Amino acid sequence: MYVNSSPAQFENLSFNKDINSEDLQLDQELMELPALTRPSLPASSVDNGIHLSPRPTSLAMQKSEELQKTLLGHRNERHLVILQDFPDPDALSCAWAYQLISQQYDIKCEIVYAGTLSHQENIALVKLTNLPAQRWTMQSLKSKDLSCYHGFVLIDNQGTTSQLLSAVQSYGVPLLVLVDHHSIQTEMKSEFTDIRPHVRATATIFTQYLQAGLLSLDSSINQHIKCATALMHGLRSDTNRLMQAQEEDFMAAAYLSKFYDAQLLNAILQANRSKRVMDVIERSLKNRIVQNNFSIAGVGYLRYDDRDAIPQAADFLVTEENVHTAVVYGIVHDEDDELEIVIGSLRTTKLTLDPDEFIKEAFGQDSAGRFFGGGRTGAGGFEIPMGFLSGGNENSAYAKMKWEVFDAQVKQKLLKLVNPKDNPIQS
Ligand SMILES: [Mn+2]
Repeated sequence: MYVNSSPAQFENLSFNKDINSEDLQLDQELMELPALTRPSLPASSVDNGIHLSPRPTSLAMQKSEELQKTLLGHRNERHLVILQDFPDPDALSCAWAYQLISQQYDIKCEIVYAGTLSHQENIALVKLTNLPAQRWTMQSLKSKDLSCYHGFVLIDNQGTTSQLLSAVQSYGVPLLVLVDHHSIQTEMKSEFTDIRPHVRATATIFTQYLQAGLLSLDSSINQHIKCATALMHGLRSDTNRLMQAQEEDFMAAAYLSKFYDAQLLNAILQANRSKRVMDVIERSLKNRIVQNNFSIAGVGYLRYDDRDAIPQAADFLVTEENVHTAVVYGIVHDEDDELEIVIGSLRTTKLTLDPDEFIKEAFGQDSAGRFFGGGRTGAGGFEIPMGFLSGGNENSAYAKMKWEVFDAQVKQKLLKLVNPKDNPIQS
């Protein structure tokens, strides 16, 4: 099936046993390349003649080189970097790294998202580092002329989690660069594609680009320190504080450790939860049902700004004894746009459970053939637009009924997989 069938090229890249011949070949390739694609080894790492700097894999080198070629072909252009509606640290930091890389080719990048920064750590990240991401609401989009962009870029997503995608495509703006570590969500034609589902964070991929020489980090440049700190935060948050990190992710973290500001990262991580987020976590605890080591909780309605309370509640529920997987969902409503979406998050510690496969199988596709969600190692999410049923919640009987229907349907779909014997079709 499509879910686990990452293209063969990705399966082949586990570390090659035959390191020597691979390295030799790589060195030869490097000789023929312009200086920029040589790995930039900081002076400190060659002090004793020992190369302490971890070297990117040959795939990473090849992709860096390809990306450089793409950027060279688009000098002096204007690009739009589109993040998921509720961007996370991995997405935000990588978009910033992309902006810094492409500046060297006189490419002007704007980093945009349609939703909101919801998680307290993300707000702190953006404020404390002055991370250059802008919110473009669907309403503000109406007054924008997108034809001034020569291309758009998707980072840490494949367009399925952004409301901006269709607007940008309707202006005929082409997809130039796609870098992600989620399993393939939809077929997207892009000039440059680097999708590596086995890598735990997109920040690992971008750090490898930096190591390959696409941008030499300089400790005397404040922006570089902050971007390295953001990447470290992205890498940590997508690997459960490095606990799910693998060799490549640790290598990337080791490289970033030479540039990042530990105090700044600490300040970001100290951001407190709001009372409303605490209340959602409380609701998830009260409402949870546990079956076959799955903990499932519907939390009712929540504001758009509190959307990231859902993954935080899932993070918490999965810590319960005898629970390996938690799913938390609720109806998120955006008062400005009269928009309602069922949003859910899955967290699992079960190695054999593929969140991407699980969510795609549980919720299926919409009428246009797009999946309602997907995932990566250990985590997944879904978004189901409520369309015609949105709004009208001033009628509390209607609001209550609507929640009960969605709650029951989400539970039925999940329990079919959690408890296969409850499935009438199979019995
Ligand atoms: Mn990510």
